[in-house]
Amino acid sequence: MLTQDQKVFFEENGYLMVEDVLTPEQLAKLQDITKGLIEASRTVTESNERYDLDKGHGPDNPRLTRIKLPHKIDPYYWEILTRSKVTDVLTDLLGPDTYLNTAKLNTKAPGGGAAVEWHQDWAFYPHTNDSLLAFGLNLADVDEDTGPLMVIPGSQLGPVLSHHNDGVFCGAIDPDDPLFEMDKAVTLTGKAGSMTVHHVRILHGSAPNVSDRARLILFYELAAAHAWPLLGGASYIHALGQRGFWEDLQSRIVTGTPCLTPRLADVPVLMPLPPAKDNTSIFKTQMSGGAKSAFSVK
Ligand SMILES: O=C(O)CCC(=O)C(=O)O
Repeated sequence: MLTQDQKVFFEENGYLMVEDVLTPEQLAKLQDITKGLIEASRTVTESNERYDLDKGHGPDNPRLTRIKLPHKIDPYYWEILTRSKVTDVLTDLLGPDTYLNTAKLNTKAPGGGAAVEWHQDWAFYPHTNDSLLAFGLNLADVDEDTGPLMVIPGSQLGPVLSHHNDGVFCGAIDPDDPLFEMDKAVTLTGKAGSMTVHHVRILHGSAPNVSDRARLILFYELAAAHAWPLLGGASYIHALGQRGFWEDLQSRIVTGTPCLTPRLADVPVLMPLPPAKDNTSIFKTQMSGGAKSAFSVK
């Protein structure tokens, strides 16, 4: 699916935009399912294991920051990951054996939908090597006003910046960190049906949604099978016991087979500890950890 030029671009820059990765039928079906889930959130009054609610959410105005683990709610989200052009992009970039760490649908509600402060996914979940990436499938057109993803090209080859505030992991860098070069940011806008790819170590973030449209991006966070988690989100596996862990891992294999010989690379690691008071999502981690905002009006 990807050309050699696209693969080299990803290696050098740490991100990629892939156009028309979904057929019109696939896109329409994903949009329909997603709309149904947002509608169903009207009766929800508190964030729970399925929905992360945004300020102002209510029965007349469903406002979500996120639908959590959508592939566990509707199998079509899993089908798209495992049997579509998305799958081809995955194996082009990570090789034949891959697994899913997590998935989420960041819904950024119209008129203010929350910013995601600048961070590196790697800071949340270091692994034995950094063959990990995230896909962002645009389920609606993403333009400058909807709070598109922004990345700092090449930063995946640099250091892991501190994501701590007052000694707590706050899930965001300090925008005044001298190593943060905001002026190099690239904005990833794209049509519905296109997809962003970002490397696990690239610095990225996104501004609030100031448009009157929802920004719907379906994120899949993926790893090569030889990259094993040290800590962070995926380390819930350590609580499962060996049998539970094995079953869980197999349920998350996207392509190929599990790999029992992790590749150990010389990668910079800073453990995401101690956790913020509420670490149930990136939004909650950044808020309760007191992350400084790069997007607040000064
Ligand atoms: O929704 C976004 O703009 C970015 C999401 C993200 O980086 C994350 O959830 O880790």
